[in-house]
Amino acid sequence: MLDGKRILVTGVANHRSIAWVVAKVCAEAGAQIAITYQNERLKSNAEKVTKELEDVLLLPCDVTQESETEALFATLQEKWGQLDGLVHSIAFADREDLKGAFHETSRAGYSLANDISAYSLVTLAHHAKPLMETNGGSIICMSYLGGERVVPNYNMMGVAKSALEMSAKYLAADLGPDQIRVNIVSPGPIKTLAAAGVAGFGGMLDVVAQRSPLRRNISQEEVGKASAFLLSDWSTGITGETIHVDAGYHVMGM
Ligand code: 1JT
Repeated sequence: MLDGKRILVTGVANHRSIAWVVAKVCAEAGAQIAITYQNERLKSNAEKVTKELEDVLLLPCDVTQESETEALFATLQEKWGQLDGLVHSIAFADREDLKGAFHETSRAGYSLANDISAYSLVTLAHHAKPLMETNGGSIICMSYLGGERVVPNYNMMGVAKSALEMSAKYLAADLGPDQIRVNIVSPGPIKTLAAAGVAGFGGMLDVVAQRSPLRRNISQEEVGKASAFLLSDWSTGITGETIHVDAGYHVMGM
């Protein structure tokens, strides 16, 4: 499905990361993978997680530093000369901005979550464009229902995911003439490092299992397979789209 494709994956923190499973599914489907890590402290983690992949490129990139994004794409230009896929799977908000009253969100917390979780897609897409425009390409990002509708406690991340989703759609319109597609994957709740420590997360999994059309939760692998589809030539007619990998939960009104 992805034979010969060169795909850059951001957001691998550990073996449970959605980004890691997307990378693994893409590698199994024939893609060559590059993975970014945020800083030296997380480098060994990335090495450990990705050691089962042969021929993986491991590159540093803290998306809040423009110079690092520039260096990342300079390296990809040199090593690959071309890029077919980009996976954005990065988010951050302060813990206190993921609970309680949204109106208490600080200016700094609002700005930080939007910078890391939403603006990073814009700058990554901007730098990926020159590497994608000869052959076209596919960019995907990870969102959550809380970016479309109010989900209690998702708070600041919901606003940042909303900015991320709309950024993806404006990018889809911008980059479409170069046959670069931009789509959104919106998974249901999954136990990852991001979810760890979120009070009441287990309860969210139970609600989805009880009320979603498929009456169950979803796995990282299912997100990986939907992502591989969007990164592949099986989806060349699709851009600006949101695919919910959520056991159908988003269709329910009550
Ligand atoms: C971040 C965190 C992004 C947790 C995230 C996230 N996207 C989904 N989750 C899990 C989650 C969290 C809450 C929630 C629903 C899902 C942690 C900090 C980094 C960014 O509330 C309904 C709070």
